[in-house]
Amino acid sequence: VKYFLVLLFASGVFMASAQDNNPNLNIIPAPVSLKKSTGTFSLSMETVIQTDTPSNKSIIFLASYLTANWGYHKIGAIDNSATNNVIKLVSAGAESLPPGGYHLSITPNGITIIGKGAGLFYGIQTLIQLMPVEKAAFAKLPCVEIDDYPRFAYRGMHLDVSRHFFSIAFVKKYIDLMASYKLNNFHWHLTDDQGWRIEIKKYPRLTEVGSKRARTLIGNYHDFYPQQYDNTPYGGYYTQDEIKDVVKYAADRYINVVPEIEMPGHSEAAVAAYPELSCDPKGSYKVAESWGGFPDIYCPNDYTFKFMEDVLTEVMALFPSKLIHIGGDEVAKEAWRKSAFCQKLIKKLKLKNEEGLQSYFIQRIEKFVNSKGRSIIGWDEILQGGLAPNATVMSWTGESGGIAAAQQHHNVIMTPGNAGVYFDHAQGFSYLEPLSIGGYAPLQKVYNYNPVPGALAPDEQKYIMGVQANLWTEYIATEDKVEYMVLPRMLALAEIAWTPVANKNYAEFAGIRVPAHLGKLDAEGYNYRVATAVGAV
Ligand code: TNX
Repeated sequence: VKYFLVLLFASGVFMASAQDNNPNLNIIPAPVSLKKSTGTFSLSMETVIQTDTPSNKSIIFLASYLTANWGYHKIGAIDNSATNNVIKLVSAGAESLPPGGYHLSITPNGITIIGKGAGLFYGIQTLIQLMPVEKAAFAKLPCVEIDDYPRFAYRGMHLDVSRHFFSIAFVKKYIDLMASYKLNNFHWHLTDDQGWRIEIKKYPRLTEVGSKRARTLIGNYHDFYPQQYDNTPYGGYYTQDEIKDVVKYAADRYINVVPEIEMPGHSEAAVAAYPELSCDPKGSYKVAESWGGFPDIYCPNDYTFKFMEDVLTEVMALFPSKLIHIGGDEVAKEAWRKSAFCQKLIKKLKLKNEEGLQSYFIQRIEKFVNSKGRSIIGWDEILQGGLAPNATVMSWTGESGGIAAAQQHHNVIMTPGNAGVYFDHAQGFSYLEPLSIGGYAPLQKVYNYNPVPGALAPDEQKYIMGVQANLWTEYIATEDKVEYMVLPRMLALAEIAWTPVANKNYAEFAGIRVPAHLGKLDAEGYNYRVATAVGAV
């Protein structure tokens, strides 16, 4: 059925009408410039890699890929006398390319990629995409000249592992997917009301208590399905060794891992582990078992700030990321309103209200993070009560937070919940789709999103560092369903993050390239959504 639907999709309404029936050679994201020429290059087991940077991780990546698919591949030095059947990977000369840029040339005699660092890696990803899914002994690659570089420096994909927990093996599979589509920031949402998922040595109860809850059978809190509990213990967390392993795995693929430690809200799991973190330490707390917002937030007291500094110190030792995500969204401020301590603090610090207190909280954390040479990033509610001086804003409640932050000359990552980049929303008519959170984000809507708002003046637009899609997992309990929700939409995300607007073409993307990639994704064992005939979205 899958294959039938793919065919239906490929041959149907989306067929591009251009004379060139495959102008981008199935490359996703579409490159900046691609010129086809005649002839093919035959890849075989005898094809040799020649390079001026032999121990480079990109070269090892390509060599292992070729070895796995076509048998052993030799790596040697550049040898200008041996010009036949070679793949030359050259860093010399790459200085003049834009960041992340590469040049790829395929002729009947050989392949050359010029690129440095991430650029060389992206050239290799493009080359791999040009290789056929069928691993025949003599794969034929089309002759072509490609010049390419990314539109945005930050190309992000998020994964919520609090609402549901996913294994290290699966996280790596997710990272593999990001790497092949040239995404470069993995936003790992590690803590929330429903589970604390990162081992912190100084506070063992965070995982002993905070990583466990009674299992929620999936229901829909703003729909007619009730949430149900069967009281089976549910949980999981990553040890620091596992985290180090993931960070290295990602770095080998030029992916930075942005850890998120939520504060001062979305903190029920931490408060359940250490009630001293709340404004009412005598209260009884438990890890949240249902979806939605929770009232028991961190109290801006000495215990909390010491805790936060200790936690962030361990986090920064594990994650080399310049950006450290401190959350900041949906802070229910009732507990602060009721707390005599908070009300006194508001007066003492001459703050206006609880929003001012939230800003004070975030700014104090920012000072600490900055003192370690890192920067904070937070959801757009960190604008409330005044932005911390060096904060990057992740705009999710629409674009307005991002616009306001850019106008204040703060860096911005766009991920507006209403623009298609919330991959927890349905990809088609919700009654035909597996249960998801409210919202409609079909492939075309994702594809058409432009992260640079027209409302910004040209000198403000440069603060838009990039774009991200988010996957919240309240209704996503299995790895299969994670893949279903992100595929094929992650391919559209890649194109909005990388490809110049002028090169985008939805009919060609959805009608030609996506179907070709679904075949590759099948071969690699990914589950994805196929457009249904009914409704054809
Ligand atoms: C809002 S997006 C949240 C998440 C939920 C999501 C569901 C954001 C910063 N906060 O905690 O999972 O809605 O779509």
